[in-house]
Amino acid sequence: MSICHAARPRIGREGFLHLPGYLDASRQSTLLGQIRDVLAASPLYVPTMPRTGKPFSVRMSNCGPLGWVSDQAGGYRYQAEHPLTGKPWPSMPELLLEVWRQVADYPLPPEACLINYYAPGAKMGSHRDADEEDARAPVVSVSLGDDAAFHIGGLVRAGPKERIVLRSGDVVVLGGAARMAYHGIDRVHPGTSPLLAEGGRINLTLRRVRALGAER
Ligand code: MD6
Ligand code: FE
Repeated sequence: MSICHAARPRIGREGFLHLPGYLDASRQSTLLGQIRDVLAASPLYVPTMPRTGKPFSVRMSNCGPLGWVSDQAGGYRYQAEHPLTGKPWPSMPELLLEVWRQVADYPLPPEACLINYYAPGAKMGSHRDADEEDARAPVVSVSLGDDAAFHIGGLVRAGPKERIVLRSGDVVVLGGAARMAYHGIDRVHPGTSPLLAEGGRINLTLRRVRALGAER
């Protein structure tokens, strides 16, 4: 896979990179097939919020050595097993490891890939990815399926936001000063991509979890 040199960051926010069309249509279908295999072994489930138990509108699963999970009893955390099946998460598709090597500028591979599925109507409130010990590593995301309205702000939730559309094949990197920026998905636009037969959108976020030096 070659890096798309035409892609330039659209927003002058240090550490934030939007690479439109990073994966071409053929790579998107390959990756989707691999994610469907992951989901056959490690099904999407409905996570719930810490304390309130309110369900997320997205459904989740993971691949890689660790997965991000949330439920009322245990809160936000990383763990090596699917919370419902108790089985280890399937391994991460090589294509995702390759994307990470190309864009992350970090010496170690990602340990977790969170799979978020947005059915029509699902969204993701403004949040920071803050459950990782190692904040020097970026978070890298890959989008598949319908277009989504993404916002990114600063280090406080209430600050000004910039809005961009994430399309199928786009890669986003949150690193440097943007690593702890608030961001979220305001809506997914139905029928804007033919990739997912069932409609909706998949977002994959690749993270390094443990601090450098803490790995085996
Ligand atoms: C989404 N993305 O695109 C939500 N987080 O569905 C994220 O929450 C995200 O795109 C960290 C880094 C990149 C992201
Ligand atoms: Fe995030």
